[in-house]
Amino acid sequence: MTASAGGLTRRALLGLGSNVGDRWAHLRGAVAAMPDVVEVSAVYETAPVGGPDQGPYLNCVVRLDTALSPRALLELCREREVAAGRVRRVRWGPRTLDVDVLWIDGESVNEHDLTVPHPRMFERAFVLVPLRDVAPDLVDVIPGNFSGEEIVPVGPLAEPGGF
Ligand code: A4P
Ligand code: MG
Repeated sequence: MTASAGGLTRRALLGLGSNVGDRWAHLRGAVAAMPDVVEVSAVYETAPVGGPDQGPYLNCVVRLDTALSPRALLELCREREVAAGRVRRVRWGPRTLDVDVLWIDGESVNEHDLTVPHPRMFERAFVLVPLRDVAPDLVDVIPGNFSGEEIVPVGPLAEPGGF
């Protein structure tokens, strides 16, 4: 059963990143609180891309099979960021939790505060490598020239017995 009524259930992919505080706990807490989750990628430790000097990220991608609208999915992302105590100081700066709507099957959105597919997703190995785990059909190639990005698998998100 899905968490929303109305609309067709389709695949949605959310990208999560954390590089402040207990990074594992931020990712686990967010995924545990999400509706309609069907699959979670491995977790990767990744070198920061853009922004100020900052520590390495943990990144993963979550697949939902959901009837939630694009805007409801953005609200879900924001809710999870607030729950992780995120403070916005600088674009691309360090954060307890970033959750982005990457892709929704059959939908594209171009609004001032929501663009789907995510405009930078296909440029970034920290998105594409975990995305390939759960949606290989969307990832043809991982370009080899990612300006020194390092992407290291560090384990599954779930602990034995669940989140
Ligand atoms: N917004 C528009 N479209 C979307 C969407 N599809 N999903 C708007 C989520 N949000 C969307 O985001 C800024 C605004 O984007 C929001 O108000 C939302 O309405 P933000 O999360 O406040 O700020 P941000 O994340 O700093 O900016 P942005 O441009 O989303 O950053 P990116 O492109 O997501 O990059 N390096 C590593 N290794 N791992 C990372 O996870 N993340 C970033 C952030 C930079 N470097 C990184 C990582
Ligand atoms: Mg974001």
